[in-house]
Amino acid sequence: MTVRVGIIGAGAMGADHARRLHSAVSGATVTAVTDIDHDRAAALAEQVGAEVRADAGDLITADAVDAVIIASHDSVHADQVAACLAHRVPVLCEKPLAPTVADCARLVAAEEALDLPVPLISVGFMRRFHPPYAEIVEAIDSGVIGEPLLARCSHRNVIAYPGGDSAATITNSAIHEIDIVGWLLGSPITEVSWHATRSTSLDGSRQDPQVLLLRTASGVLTVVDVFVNARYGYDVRCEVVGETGTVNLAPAHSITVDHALTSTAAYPEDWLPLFAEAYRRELQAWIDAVAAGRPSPLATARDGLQATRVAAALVESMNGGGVPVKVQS
Ligand code: ISE
Repeated sequence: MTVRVGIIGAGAMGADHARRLHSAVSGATVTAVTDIDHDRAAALAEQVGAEVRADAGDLITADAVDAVIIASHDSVHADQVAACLAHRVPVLCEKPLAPTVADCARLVAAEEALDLPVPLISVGFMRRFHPPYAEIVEAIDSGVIGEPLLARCSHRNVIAYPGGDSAATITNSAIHEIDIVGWLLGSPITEVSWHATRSTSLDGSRQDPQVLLLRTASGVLTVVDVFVNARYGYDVRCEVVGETGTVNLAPAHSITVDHALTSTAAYPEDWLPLFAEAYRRELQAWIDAVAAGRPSPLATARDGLQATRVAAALVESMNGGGVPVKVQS
């Protein structure tokens, strides 16, 4: 079976998914695209041989759509996922599932109320498909670094996603570390705190960088710095320190150039080149599961809810001047 995919949102992420499905994923075809910017939708639809649908509702109910990818603005994810549930359409929603706990909880409840043998919602936490993160898990499981004691992560963007504030840094960017830390350590995050440092003068819209402390049920503390206007390059770091060793993501540079007594390395400008293989694996796994009618191996609606609960606790800590906050369960 070829899965006919409709894509909501023709911005950077929706366009990337559409092109990848079109050229690098087997068993799928993009049949429909919609965007609030009609011209943008039309340009993408032409590239992948799809048709343009008037809006999200029209795309979700189209006959030529078996499954939907949501890559629209975070604020409209919840209503669009709810519409997919109402029409029993499998959906891959980009992270976050929704920026508020209430909306995520509403979606989890709606999906569970359907009581289907195969859940409909998958969430795009693509780092779970990034091979080096899987290798970190293998290294931890092999026992080579001993019991994990602490972890350190960095998340640096060249320039912030426009229109966001300090809370959006957490719900839109740090949400990746929130998901991956619990996944790597095999233990949920149960307590957090948020800390400011001196803020960059290059963005007056938010506190930047931010420092987040995440404690798992297993007692491991992770320090995350998230800096969304770091300017120098797109950079993601992660180290897990154990009793007898540490495991680190290697720098993401593809080459280094040594010349005139210096060594230089290139950074990507954004996350798309760094996580290209992760996106391909994630999409292929989702398509294979939809085609076979089995549960997808992607993050579930409950994983999406858990990540947003941690994000909400961080925002509460931020508003409370950095006090520790327990994550709601
Ligand atoms: C963006 O939405 C992503 O998902 C990127 O991975 C992240 O680095 C960026 O900060 C977000 O805005």
